[in-house]
Amino acid sequence: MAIQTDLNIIHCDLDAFYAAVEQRDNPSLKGRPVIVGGRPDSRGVVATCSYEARVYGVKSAMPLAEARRLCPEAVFLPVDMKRYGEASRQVFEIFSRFTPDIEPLSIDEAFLDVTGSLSIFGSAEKIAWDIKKAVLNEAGLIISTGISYNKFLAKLATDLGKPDGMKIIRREEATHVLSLLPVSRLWGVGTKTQQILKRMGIETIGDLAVTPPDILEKHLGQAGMFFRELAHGIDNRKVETDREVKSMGREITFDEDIDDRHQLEACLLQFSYLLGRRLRRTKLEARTVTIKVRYHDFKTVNRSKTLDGYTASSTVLYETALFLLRKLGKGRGRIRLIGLSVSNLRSFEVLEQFSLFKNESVSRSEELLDQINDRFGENTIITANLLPYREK
Ligand code: DCP
Ligand code: MG
Repeated sequence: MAIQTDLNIIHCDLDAFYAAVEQRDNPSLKGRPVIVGGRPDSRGVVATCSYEARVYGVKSAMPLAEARRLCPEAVFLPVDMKRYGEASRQVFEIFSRFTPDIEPLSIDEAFLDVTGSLSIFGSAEKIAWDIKKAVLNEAGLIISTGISYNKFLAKLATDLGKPDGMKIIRREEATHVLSLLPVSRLWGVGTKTQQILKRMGIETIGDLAVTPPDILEKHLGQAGMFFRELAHGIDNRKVETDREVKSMGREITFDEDIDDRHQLEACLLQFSYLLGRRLRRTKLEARTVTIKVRYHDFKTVNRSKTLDGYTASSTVLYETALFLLRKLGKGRGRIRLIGLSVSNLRSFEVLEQFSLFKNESVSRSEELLDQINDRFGENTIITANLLPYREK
């Protein structure tokens, strides 16, 4: 039975992400103000803080010294991107079980268009609930979700429901929900626009909604029309999925410059696995493989190889990456950054429709590994698959 609903956009955003990972991994931090960003006597800024610290007025991007003044009893921790990156991948993998139409916005945030998934999974509400459950059970984190009929309202629903939210904004209630909120809640309205609007006597979204369009246009140009639409709950932007990307890549900057070949190869191995998996998950295949190397003196070089055919195989990516690394030779010595990317992409779904045969750019063993990893989580099983190529 077709489902009669226009609630098909889910926005997801983890709560106090970096701080939540820290509290998850060290239970003694639970319930305490935790500030991630570095030592309070350093010159850095707060990356994020737990909700316990927010009560004191601590916020992202605030100098750490100020955070300490506001909340001296907080636990200050350095940023540990490796663990946050892992958690992020785990959460995005959970999203991908419910729809391929995912638009990542940041490390902990994405839009999901679930139009095509409703007949399988029920409603957007059910999907949001299942996502929340899986993220808690499997990643040990709390994610807020917002559901609506467009991107602007789905994200607003998340923001209004945080923390641990699961708010829905239905079409019939949209203008009412919007009307009392300050204009700063509109997508793209920053401090400058707020000032202009204030001078016009417009403070709430409701004020803006009833302002004649020509007056808005006079003061704000085209943007004025866009804000007016938002104020009426109209937002026609599509969820832009991975499928539309032109290239995808991964890179790492080392804490200290390195020249250990094995370490470089290990990075390429990891990247090949991740990129291959991302290609397969988004039903894309690539023809060009590029490695990027930045030396200690910041000189950066790229080396590319265009393959004879398209591939979505991590093994092929890794072989090619190693070939390119070897071609680079000793280069300029110690290396600061290494990256791997794939470009020249095409969708293999389209091809499958016209072919009696399954896609051949992925080996059967990789398909099986994907299935195992889907089932039991991202795992070391990659190494067993790809390691033989390391020795060549
Ligand atoms: N981040 C950062 N610097 C900023 C803002 C954010 O390093 N100025 C990092 C730390 C956050 C993560 O990005 O944990 C996600 O950003 P969010 O804006 O989603 O903030 P949080 O997830 O921490 O909190 P919440 O979403 O619950 O408000
Ligand atoms: Mg967040």
